[in-house]
Amino acid sequence: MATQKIYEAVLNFEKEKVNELVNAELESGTDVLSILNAGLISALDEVGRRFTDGVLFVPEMILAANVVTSALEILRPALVEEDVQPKGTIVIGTVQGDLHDIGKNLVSMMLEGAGFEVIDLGVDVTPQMFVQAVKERQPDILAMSTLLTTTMPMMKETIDAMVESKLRDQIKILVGGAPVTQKVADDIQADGFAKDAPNSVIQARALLNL
Ligand code: B1M
Repeated sequence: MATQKIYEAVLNFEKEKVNELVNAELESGTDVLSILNAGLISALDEVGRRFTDGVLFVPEMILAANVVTSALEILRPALVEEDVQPKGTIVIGTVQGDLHDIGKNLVSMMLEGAGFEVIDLGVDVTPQMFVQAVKERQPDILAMSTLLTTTMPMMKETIDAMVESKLRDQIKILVGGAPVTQKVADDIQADGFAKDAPNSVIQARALLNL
């Protein structure tokens, strides 16, 4: 299968080949989500497994991440439709101490595709940076991503900072990322949890009663 070729090319860190294969699949009408899930994301999951097993190391994780980031840009137009009516504003970022942004970027793209205005603060976003952005941009939703168990507490710290700044009641808070669960979201009193990017759209709509 063609998505298998994409998967293998990511694991071989072949950026140009992955881009060519992704373009070819888009042109031949392959569903964008199967390119994404079966080709790109499952390859990163395998990279993670090999990292855990000590078969590959951080430099290879960076290479694989760069390959996938490049391919995501090719998928962007298919994920972000034009001319969708504005649905609300979302400030999003990866929490302090965490540099992972592929999942967060995917979530941003799908939210944009669903008509939300997305203000992306990037990675390693401190609670104070989130507070500042909420004050300035007055979003409907604050969305936080994290991939590390060690940085999960920063979600709670950010929510606490919203309470201290008297901003908590003005926004809905949506959280997600590999180690995050519904229970974590409930424990830190977030308003919503999404397990993946398509689900973040469903949750964002539900939070705003759309
Ligand atoms: Co990192 N890393 N990494 N890494 N890395 C993981 C996360 C890890 C699971 C690998 C492993 O050990 N098997 C592990 C975390 C262990 C843990 O805490 N439980 C890990 C580690 C340990 C580390 C370092 C500490 C390694 C080191 O230096 N010794 C280090 C930390 C750096 C830091 O952040 N301070 C590190 C560094 C890196 C790179 C920089 C090399 C690179 C990231 C590059 C980048 O993002 N630009 C990297 C990568 C690529 C990975 C893996 C291999 C892939 C992550 C990824 O992009 N997945 C990862 C292993 C894995 O996940 N299988 C791993 C694809 C992406 C689409 O999925 O981000 O999960 P994900 O997003 C999903 C959902 O989680 C959800 O939607 C997306 C799918 O639709 N989602 C949300 C995400 N955010 C959401 C927000 C929402 C809703 C849903 O609402 C707001």
